[in-house]
Amino acid sequence: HPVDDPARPGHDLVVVANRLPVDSRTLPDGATEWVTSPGGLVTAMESVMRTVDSGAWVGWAGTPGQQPAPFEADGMSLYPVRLDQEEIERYYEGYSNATLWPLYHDVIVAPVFHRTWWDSYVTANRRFARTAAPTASEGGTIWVHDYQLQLVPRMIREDRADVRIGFFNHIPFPSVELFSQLPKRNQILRGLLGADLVGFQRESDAQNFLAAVRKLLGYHVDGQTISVPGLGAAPVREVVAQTFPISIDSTAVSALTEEPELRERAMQLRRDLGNPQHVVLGVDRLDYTKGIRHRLKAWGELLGDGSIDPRETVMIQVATPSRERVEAYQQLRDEVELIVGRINGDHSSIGRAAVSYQHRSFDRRDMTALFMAADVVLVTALRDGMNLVAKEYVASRPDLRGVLVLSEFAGAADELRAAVMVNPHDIDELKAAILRALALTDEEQEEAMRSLRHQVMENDVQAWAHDFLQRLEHSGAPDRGPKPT
Ligand code: ADQ
Repeated sequence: HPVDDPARPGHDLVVVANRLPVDSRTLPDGATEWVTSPGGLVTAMESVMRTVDSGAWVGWAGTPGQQPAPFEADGMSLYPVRLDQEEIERYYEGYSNATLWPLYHDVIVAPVFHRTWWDSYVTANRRFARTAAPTASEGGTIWVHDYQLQLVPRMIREDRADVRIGFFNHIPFPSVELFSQLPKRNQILRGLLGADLVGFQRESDAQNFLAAVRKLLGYHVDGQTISVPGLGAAPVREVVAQTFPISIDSTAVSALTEEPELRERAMQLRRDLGNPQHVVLGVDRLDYTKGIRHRLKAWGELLGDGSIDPRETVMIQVATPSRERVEAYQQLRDEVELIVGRINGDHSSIGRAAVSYQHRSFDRRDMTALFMAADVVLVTALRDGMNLVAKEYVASRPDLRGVLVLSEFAGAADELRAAVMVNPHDIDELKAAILRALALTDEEQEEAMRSLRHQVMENDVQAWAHDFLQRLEHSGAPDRGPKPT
């Protein structure tokens, strides 16, 4: 416990996530080099970390079997957690990404369950909790992220009655009927309820969670507040479930688009495509939740029935390699690449593809140039916690041009009401939405984009993190009594 050690008073704010915000790389001489991987969460936390005296981040460093000593980076203390190869297979690829991920995304593919995966999930979660618990200062705050670590809040709580614990679920929370299928479902709920505040992307996620707690655990729920029987001798604890829609660093994205070099890059992209009238873009991790197959099906039919002329309208599909060792992802990649191959075989001319398919990562600048070059962006997720691509596109268009086609099954649909909304399961509706998007006049684009930008620029990721931590700060006063024994 840090307060027993006056030399190490602990951190005011500790973030716990599956990954550290840096990757370790082993140099030829055996030494370790750290490379920062600036994702959305890192950006959000940077601004919050600046407001506390001392911040820390607990997570896996990305290399199996290694546990480097804690170190400092970007004004934070980083505490690496070890994951062995077998744990990566069972805890991460298995229980997290082949059991929880498909179940939480409404069973788009069948969840697989193995008891050995669960055992490993428990062991790994315990290791994250044991690393995190002693790093927080007396009365400090610990913020746990995402579905890989749902047992961590309770595991920390058992050790530390004095800290505030927040949990944020980045992905959807399924309906109680689907959640009930999950073996060990009650352990998961009890794990989450170790937190004082459980945050979700959209209102329906919070409601689903509250319904599961009521139905499966029988706990009393009043509005957003759950009464949880205390651990040990402690009285009833109150846990709040609330919505905090995540966002992006809107100002930074928007500012990038003002750079002459990026404008030139965007124009060059269009020239490279042969200066088509319309550029339509999809950007996704190659994941079955993103509706890439539905989108390509609609696109292929639009080309096939002559509604779209491939000499005038080009589609770019960026598909970031993802979870390549999980079977459903290998299968999806094969299917997507088969469809793209067919479309291009039928509709490309020599030297000019009907669908430009990019299976790789782009840096932030290239990604922004793509958004600047796109007349229409297609977000057709079958289920998605939020979908940041939708918000990034909007932030990239201070010129008020461009059209966002947005699935009603993405969390972003609750906020981005001015998008062209679509049910991606309905291929005819999807085709009609694409044609409508392509036909919008400049004035119509401007009107919609102005409304979308208002939403995205006013609600950035810094505000998201700030709101969550504010709410956590005002949640039920932590029990400062002695640790339960
Ligand atoms: P993801 O499922 O990864 O996130 P998303 O929200 O779209 O989905 O974020 C993807 C990010 O990766 C975006 O910033 C995007 O620009 C970037 N990206 C995608 N392809 C890329 C490429 N080829 N090169 C470089 N960058 C690329 C999960 C949930 C979401 C939720 C977020 C945040 O599934 O629903 O919005 O967490 O909570």
